[in-house]
Amino acid sequence: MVIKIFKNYFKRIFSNLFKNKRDIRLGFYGPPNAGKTSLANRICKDFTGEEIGIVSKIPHETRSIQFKEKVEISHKGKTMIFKMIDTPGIATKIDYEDFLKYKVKRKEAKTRAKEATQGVIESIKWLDDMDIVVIVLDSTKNPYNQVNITIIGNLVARKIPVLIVANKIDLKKSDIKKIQAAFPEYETLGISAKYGDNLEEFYESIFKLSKKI
Ligand SMILES: Nc1nc2c(ncn2[C@@H]2O[C@H](COP(=O)(O)OP(=O)(O)O)[C@@H](O)[C@H]2O)c(=O)[nH]1
Ligand SMILES: [Mg+2]
Repeated sequence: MVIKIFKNYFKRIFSNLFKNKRDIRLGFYGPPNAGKTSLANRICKDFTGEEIGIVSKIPHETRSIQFKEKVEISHKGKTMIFKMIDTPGIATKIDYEDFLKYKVKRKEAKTRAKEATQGVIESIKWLDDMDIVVIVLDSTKNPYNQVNITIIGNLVARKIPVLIVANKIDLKKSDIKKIQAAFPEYETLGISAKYGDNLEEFYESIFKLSKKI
């Protein structure tokens, strides 16, 4: 018993000592098709030359968590090392029939729906392990929905630093103000993951949030 207490005590001191040396776990969360993988890919490509995963117009393309370790992001002469974590989109309803309109065969659609459901569970499970979370939202869509509110509520409860990204500002329908109005207590940054608009501001915000962890 005493040994165990001592062991835990040293373990804690040890891990605190190296806390700042550990890679910062940066998670990309949000509803399906918002552009999480596109954004994670762009960052990974810029700093490592490699991508993290596949981007698709079909929702739930990412159905399991994918990582890229040791991503050294440099911004204004400073460098920080991140572990990038791209997650499956969180949805309240996954219907296999929704995949059929993308010319996915019925059997494959059923498999996809099952995997996507599992992916949602996996995403939520991983929330606890994040140091910083980037919530990627499609700024052409209405931000007031159950999924966004649930994700943000979860993060607040866990006291994890959050950046809300309003993606797809290159599109005409994009409305950053609507997202800002929906979540006024958070910093919202408009970007285009597809064209790389506002990426410098994105890095600035991430570096700022890193100080809070
Ligand atoms: N116009 C536009 N399309 C985007 C942008 N980012 C992602 N997309 C598109 O949105 C779809 C979903 O992207 P993806 O990265 O797979 O989203 P995820 O499901 O959140 O990982 C794809 O067709 C992307 O090409 C953007 O900034 N602008
Ligand atoms: Mg994805």
